[in-house]
Amino acid sequence: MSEILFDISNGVGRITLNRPDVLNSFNRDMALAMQDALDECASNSEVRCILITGAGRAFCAGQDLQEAISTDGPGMQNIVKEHYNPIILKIRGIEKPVVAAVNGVAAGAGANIALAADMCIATESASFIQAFSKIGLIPDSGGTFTLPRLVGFQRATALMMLGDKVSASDAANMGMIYRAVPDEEFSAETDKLCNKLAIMPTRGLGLTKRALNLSMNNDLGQQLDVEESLQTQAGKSYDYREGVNAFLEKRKPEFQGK
Ligand code: T3D
Repeated sequence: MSEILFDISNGVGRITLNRPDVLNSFNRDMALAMQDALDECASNSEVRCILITGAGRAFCAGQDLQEAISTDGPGMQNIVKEHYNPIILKIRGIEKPVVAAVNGVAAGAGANIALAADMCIATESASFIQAFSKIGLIPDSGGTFTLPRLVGFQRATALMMLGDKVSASDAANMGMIYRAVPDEEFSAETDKLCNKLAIMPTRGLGLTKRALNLSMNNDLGQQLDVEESLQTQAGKSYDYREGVNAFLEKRKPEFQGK
């Protein structure tokens, strides 16, 4: 069975982590296959929204700890350098919306991959665990960058040092994720969100993502310059003309993502 399932439907590229017997924990094959799927999503113009989810009862339990301690495994440094770092850089670098649909527990690198997405929607029974401290590791997969920016420095420190399990509802309340939805509505709400994003002006959304990425390290003056430059680019897009024309003609816009 393939470690990653991938399909494209209605403009949504769906990446499913598929090692349910070990709660979709990452081994090398799964990490490299996910990178390939993200590359396909980046280059294929059919894909206008990317959905990352998990098979079975979990989203992802982080690194496969059997592989991590195996003497003929990839080794700690390569795991971080060759598996997780490229995944996070690809998720943040793809100029299309990335949605993490957290269908169950998200632990360790699994939690931080979900938090790297542009929007994280979770089922109410899901949970998030910065599990690293429990086994003597530090948070990786961008967690030390992302989590303090989402929930504040103190709370991020506590979550990372204590490794407490956070329910999806608490995660939504503290701004860690976008939404927690009742389990019975999760699938429909996820589809609704992704299908909506997939017919929006993809180029504009991609430039919005670039501006948000750059805002992490810019001061106000630099960020205003970024907005000026990216707005000029957005203003030259097909979808901007279509959006304005549709408004003036009192009809629904038909965006093409360019
Ligand atoms: O080299 C490096 O390691 C650097 C990279 C680090 C990145 C990281 O992600 S470090 C953090 C690694 N992840 C963890 O420490 C989490 C480990 N898992 C858990 O704490 C628990 O499984 C959960 C809290 C996520 C879920 O608990 P529960 O009770 O719902 O499920 P379970 O019974 O623990 O797990 C079900 C099965 O999945 C079980 O196998 P079995 O007994 O049915 O044969 C369990 O061993 C397996 N499993 C769960 N997580 C992992 C795993 N197998 C390998 N690696 C895992 N991470």
